[in-house]
Amino acid sequence: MGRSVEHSLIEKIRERGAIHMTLLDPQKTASGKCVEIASEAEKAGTSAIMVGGSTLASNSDLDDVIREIKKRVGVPLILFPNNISGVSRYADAIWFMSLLNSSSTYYLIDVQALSAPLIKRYGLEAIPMGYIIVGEGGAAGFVGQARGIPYDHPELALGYSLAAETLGMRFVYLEAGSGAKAPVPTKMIALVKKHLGVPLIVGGGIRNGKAARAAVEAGADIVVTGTLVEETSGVRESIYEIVRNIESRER
Ligand code: 1GP
Repeated sequence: MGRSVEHSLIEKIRERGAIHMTLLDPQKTASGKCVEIASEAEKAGTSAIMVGGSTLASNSDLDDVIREIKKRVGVPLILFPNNISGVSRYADAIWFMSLLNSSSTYYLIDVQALSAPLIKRYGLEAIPMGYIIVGEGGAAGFVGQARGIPYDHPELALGYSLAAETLGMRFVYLEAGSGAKAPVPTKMIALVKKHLGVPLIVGGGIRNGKAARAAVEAGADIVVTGTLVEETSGVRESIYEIVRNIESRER
């Protein structure tokens, strides 16, 4: 298992200051539309396509949509699994993630133990990531049985983030949940970034360039948006507005 996707992400962050990733949920968006969105997002400068969703259930549907996206898109396609069914051999890499503030051992380590042998067999590049839910966390918070970090307690997010890094995870994701009313607070991002030695991903509730820029100015290295492309008719313009706001920012 190489680390080529991971290295390309690190390199892009170094070059551009911060990068954007587009999240597609094949449960919410039809396959043809996913392909179209991925292609438009790539043209707008997104750095990777993430595929996943909290309620995704069919593995063969996932395989199909990933193969279709791969035919049209050159940026890395990274799985963002909610469960064993979120693994596909056709992706370029998988976020090998643990929901660190889940109250269930299933999302902490059991589902990883069930899927790791398959990931190894497929030769999928696994990128270890600590996943931390902030606030209610939407469907991810509910399904993952998370004890969400309160928005006004950034020091708790810092503790979990540093635990992830100390355990050897190479990315940390602060997740407000898809469609969150308010994104992860900038104070929380700033405190975590100040002490964290690995790249910081932030997502949930970011719908425009201004919010994306605020996250990056606070310290996010990667900004993820999902709902935005599900709702807009102009995917390329919407993603471009975000990309242009976050790249080459003074930090
Ligand atoms: C959810 O962080 C991602 O896992 C993206 O959230 O859908 O709110 O952009 P949005």
